Amino acid sequence: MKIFYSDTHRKHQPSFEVFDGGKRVPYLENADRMDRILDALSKTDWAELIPPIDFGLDPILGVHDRDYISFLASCWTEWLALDPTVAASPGENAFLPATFALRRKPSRVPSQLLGRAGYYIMDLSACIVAGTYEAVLASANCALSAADFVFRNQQSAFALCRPPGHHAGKDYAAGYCFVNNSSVAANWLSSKGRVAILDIDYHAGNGTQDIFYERADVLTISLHGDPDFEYPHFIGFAEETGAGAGLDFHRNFPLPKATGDEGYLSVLDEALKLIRDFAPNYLIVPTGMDTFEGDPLGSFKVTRAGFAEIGKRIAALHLPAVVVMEGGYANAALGENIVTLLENFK
Ligand code: SP5
Ligand code: ZN
Repeated sequence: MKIFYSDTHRKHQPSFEVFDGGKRVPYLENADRMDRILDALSKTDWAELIPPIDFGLDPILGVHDRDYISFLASCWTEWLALDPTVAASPGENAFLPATFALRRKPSRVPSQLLGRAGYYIMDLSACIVAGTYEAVLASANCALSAADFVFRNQQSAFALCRPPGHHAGKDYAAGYCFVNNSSVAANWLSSKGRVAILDIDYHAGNGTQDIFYERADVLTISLHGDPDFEYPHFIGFAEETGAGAGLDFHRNFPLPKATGDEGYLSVLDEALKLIRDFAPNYLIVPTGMDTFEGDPLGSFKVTRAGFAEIGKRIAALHLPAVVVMEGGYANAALGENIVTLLENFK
């Protein structure tokens, strides 16, 4: 199986994020996650690592606002100019806004850095450092390169993306995500055929929902911890089913705390039925392993045997699939978990 991966993610290493209650904690979405996955993949006899091709900005601008992407590109330079003392310890001074554009109505985009940051960043886990933009572009190129391979060969591939993407909306960063890798790949593939996105990260794919909400040509489905108790809190509810031309082409499956294999699989079957009815040509699977029992950010109890069955049932759609890495923070189990799921797609 082709695994599209770039080491450039190592340029994105904020030292902290801010948890609920304002607690500053070590950044959970860390480079060690990739090392664990690379290690597990290297022990298989089927994983073939391939560096991504550079697709340029056009496919990214197909789903994101140009001004938002420009903000990501210049944020760190502007931050250094605003506070030159940042340079002494850049990791500790990873950039985050302290003022947020609540609901953004009226929606004037501020001209200066602190205002633009509050406008374009949704929460305190999308920290920006000097190498963030470069890492973000490499991550999107992994998803695009995997999509290109899947299109040309009509067989599945894995985009080992870091930073992840599914919380990033048209014009905002959120939850460790800056560019929505899965959505960029899905939009690129949508010019070649019908596309369905099945998001199995523990958290609601709010960014993907935002991007495709009014589109009927890409079916988007997300299974996740109920936003009534879980991040991202404001989006991902069952009654949100699309709008305009996209009405009925988005579905959320919010699930309760402690959801285990059995509960998860029965809802997955419902989602798979919707995908079969839609009859897509391609499948994108934003894949988080944070549904795992014991994940520090999750509350589900999906087991490794559960991942084997989840992979088996999704692969049984017999669609060329781009599996895209999203979350998963139980690092010690992460490599084996993703390998267990991927084995079904080789
Ligand atoms: C890609 C992805 O999985 N992003 C998730 C970002 C979640 N950020 C949540 C921050 C709130 C943390 N709550 C901590 C609860 C610890 N038990
Ligand atoms: Zn997640």
